[in-house]
Amino acid sequence: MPAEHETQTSPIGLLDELDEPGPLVGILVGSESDLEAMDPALAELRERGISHELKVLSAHRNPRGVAEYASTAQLRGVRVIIAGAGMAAALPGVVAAYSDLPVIGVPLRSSKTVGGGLDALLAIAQMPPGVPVACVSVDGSRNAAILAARILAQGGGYPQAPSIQSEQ
Ligand code: AIR
Repeated sequence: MPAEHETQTSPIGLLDELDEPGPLVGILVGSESDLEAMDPALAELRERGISHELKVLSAHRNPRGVAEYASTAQLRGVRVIIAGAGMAAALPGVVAAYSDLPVIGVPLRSSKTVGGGLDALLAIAQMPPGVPVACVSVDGSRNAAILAARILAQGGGYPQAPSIQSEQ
């Protein structure tokens, strides 16, 4: 059984966990109502034995929590972040603004969607130059997990990417 760290709590105190080996993949969703749509990603990571954690953090309702999570994830050992949200889905972009980790955005078709997920698709895909988010299809959480696994499978060999600021 892979180590799983599925919680839906606030990330307050994440820095206290620095001593513990963190999960490799961080999965965020903007609402509890998004959880079911991320099940295929969780199943895929479980099947591949990739450690992961799951947190509910809204970019609009809890922006400080998102900032704290994103800015401490790499220190805790997270190597890829998957972020799913619906409607005005700012979550993946805000995470990418606070972290140099690769971020995979999953546009979700929420119950209040406009255009069957087109609202979230555009919000996630249309990132400004310098702040990249990889975007999978609407409700494409399984592909997000497969892409995360492929990113993790890449070894080193390239120099550390420059920081966010120097890519603007
Ligand atoms: N959302 C939550 N905070 C910011 C955004 N964009 C999204 C959630 C969910 C939708 O709003 O990701 O898909 C509706 O959330 P709720 O909590 O009202 O069901």
